[in-house]
Amino acid sequence: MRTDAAPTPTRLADYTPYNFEISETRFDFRLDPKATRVRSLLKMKRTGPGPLVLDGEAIDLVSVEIDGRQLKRSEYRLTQDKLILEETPDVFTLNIESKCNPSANTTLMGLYVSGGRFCTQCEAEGFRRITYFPDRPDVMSVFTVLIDADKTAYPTLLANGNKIEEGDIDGGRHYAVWHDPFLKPCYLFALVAGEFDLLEDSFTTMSGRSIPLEIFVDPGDAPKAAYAMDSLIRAMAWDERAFGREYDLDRFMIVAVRDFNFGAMENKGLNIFNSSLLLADAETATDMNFERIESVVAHEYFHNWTGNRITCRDWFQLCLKEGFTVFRDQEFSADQRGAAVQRIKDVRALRARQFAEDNGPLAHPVRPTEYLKIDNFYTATIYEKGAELIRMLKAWLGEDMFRKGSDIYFDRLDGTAATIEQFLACFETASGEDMGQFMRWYEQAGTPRLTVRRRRTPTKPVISQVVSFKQVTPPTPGQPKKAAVLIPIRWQAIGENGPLMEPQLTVMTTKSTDVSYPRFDEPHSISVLQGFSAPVILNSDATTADLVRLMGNDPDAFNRWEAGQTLARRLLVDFAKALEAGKMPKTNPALRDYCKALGTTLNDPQFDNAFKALVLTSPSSMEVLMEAAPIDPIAVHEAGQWLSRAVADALRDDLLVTYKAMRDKTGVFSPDAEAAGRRALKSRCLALLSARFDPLAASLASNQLDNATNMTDELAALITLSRLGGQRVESSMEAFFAKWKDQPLVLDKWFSVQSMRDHADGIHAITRLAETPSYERNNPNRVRALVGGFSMGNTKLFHKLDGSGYRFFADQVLDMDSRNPSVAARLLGAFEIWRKLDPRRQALVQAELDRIIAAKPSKNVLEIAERTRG
Ligand code: 0A1
Ligand code: ZN
Repeated sequence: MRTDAAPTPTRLADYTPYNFEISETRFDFRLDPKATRVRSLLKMKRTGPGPLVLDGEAIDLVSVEIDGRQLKRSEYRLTQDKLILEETPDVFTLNIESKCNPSANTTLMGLYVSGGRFCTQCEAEGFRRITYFPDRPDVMSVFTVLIDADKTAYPTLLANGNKIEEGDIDGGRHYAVWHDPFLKPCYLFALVAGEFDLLEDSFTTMSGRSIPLEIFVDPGDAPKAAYAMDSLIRAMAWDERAFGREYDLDRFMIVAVRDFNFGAMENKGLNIFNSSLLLADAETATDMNFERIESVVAHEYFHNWTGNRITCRDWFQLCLKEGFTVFRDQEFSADQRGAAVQRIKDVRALRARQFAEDNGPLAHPVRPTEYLKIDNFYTATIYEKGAELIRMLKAWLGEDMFRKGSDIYFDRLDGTAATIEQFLACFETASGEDMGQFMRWYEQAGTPRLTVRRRRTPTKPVISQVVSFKQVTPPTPGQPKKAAVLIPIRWQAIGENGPLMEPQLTVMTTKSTDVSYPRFDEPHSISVLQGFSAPVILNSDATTADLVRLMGNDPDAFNRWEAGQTLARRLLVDFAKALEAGKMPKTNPALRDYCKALGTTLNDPQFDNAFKALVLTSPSSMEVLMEAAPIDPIAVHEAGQWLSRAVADALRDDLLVTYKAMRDKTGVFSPDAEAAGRRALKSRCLALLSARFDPLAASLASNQLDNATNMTDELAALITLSRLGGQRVESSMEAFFAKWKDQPLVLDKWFSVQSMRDHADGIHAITRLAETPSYERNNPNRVRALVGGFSMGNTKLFHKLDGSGYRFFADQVLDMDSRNPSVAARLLGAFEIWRKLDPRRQALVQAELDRIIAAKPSKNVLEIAERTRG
């Protein structure tokens, strides 16, 4: 898909409502892998002036009829992506027949074939690859779908809603008719046909309706869907409790497919999942996989209300459904797995991905104002920062007011395609608060910096002391000036034996504010942004002594963890700068204090294991890179290794004792939070011990690999061995491959471990991987494992100064772009940090970006490459 003329962006300011309503939609699919015929019948009513414009891409038009009369070729216009009827009656029936070729569809948008099964992906603008239709979220209709297919090859025929009819047809074919009574836009349409195994269960809703739950998977995979089913049932119950939301259709279905561009899709009543986010068992999936499955199953289910019952007016409002739904899935996971641990994981991910995006060339507001390809805006900013905004809304208004606002939202906007303004108006009605300033969070890109300063030596007599807060949001592309945003700041004074006051909530609305608190004579520290109450970068004057005190005494578990992270971040930045200058990092008192405090946490029985594992994990390289930029990324990577080594040297015995204590004694695998926490702490201890490069870690890892009875332990051991290098690595990698070569999801793990290794022959090893027969260039999971793993996880080879890593990566992006532009553009996101790198690497990346642009890539890749290039 090459583009010549400069493509024109779509702008929020240009939004106009569609000029027709479609009261009823009927589709008739005659499935054939090479030539699927689609007939549509649309009951149209004009609501505004102008021609009827329908979207259509990469499909063949066969005929158009109005009220039963076939139109002559001169009566309509057909462009590359539109079907235009200049004149139509005000009320009429439109019949269209078109053809598409699902087996040739490598974009995985629209109707395509995966593993011999038909499936669809229509969000955001994929429906236009199925047939001509107004492919925009504010055109909603009631859909009835007939599917006709060969009965032997495609015994299961599914679409949205409820099945109302089925039967056999001559010639070995059969059909099914599905009806979805709820209004929906075409991006929520889904169709699936093929041979599946089925896992069944049911859920009784709060009003007593029994809903059959069905998960369709490749033959043989049904047992691996059990955890997803269990998660679904818990999610359904949770949404009733937490938001009063009941399921509405007569059945709920999920289908797993192996070739899928993203994680999963919330099609009404028929969710379609990337199999990597649905299938799991102890032997083949890690605890992280189980955790992700639980959260994504919930996420897609929660979309039934936040996304489907209330959808988006236009794609600029994407955060309306995504931000709210991510918030809901995070809250669900917090309830299932522990609030503090969940919050820490969410914030780690936010900092590594969203903060990187918000502080680089791809920064954009949570509600963007223009795009070339909307697929490029399924970003961490829209999802994760979007969720943070909802969390702040709740922190600011309080739990009860927040629930009242969300009840009003579901009530007032049900069945509509809504905007962020309409969403916030519901909370305004509930609380009486003005939402004007809060709206800035949706309009301004960039991460605000919040500076906190404490007046430490007040002159006597004093009755109170003061903390000062200042906020600044740095300029981002296209937005040089920023206004103050509303920041809810939770804070508390903490003494040697715990808190000295109740937690406070300061709602900051101006650029700076001073807050006073009672005078305490005993030494104390201020715990700021408890629970990470706002998505900002905190610049605090806390001393090492303050941070150590908070690590030990803050009643807010998030900030206990955060204090350790702040200490570690400061150390890592110093180490990285020293290493870049060719010097050895020095041990210093802060490092000793940090290690000591880690030891205290590690040995404190009141903390759970998952929390300890997170405390023992230092900030990501991305965080350090952002703070120390511009810098040599390999120095940042090595700084991390130095710090791990220092911690391991200081705590060797404790780590070893803990490693042994965390070993499973029951022999029965459970994916629950408690068991997963034990395994996480064990893996963390092993990883730290391996930083000392002594024989102990190698032998622990070898034993663990030989005796593992679950993938979490097996993979952790393999990764440790691969970092340690040495003889066992090659044979272990080969054995792992031989053991798992028939399990695609495990083979993806093998590819990703291989892609992150510091191979002796450098990029050649990576190139060889891309040439092995088991590398599937069309499968997004496999490509992400190799190319994504390499660019995001192989610091040494990706950033090698001879430019070989960047060149290989750019070649892979262009190669993928020729088949799947949306996945290619997402991969290219790895270059977004280029301005944080040292000048020599900046020049190398710039040259690759220029090469990509010169190659006339797809719109998707062009947009990301040009914006990244700046
Ligand atoms: N709405 C989905 C995300 C999604 C977007 C695009 C897709 O295909 C190109 C697939 C899924 C979600 O939030 O889960
Ligand atoms: Zn979503």
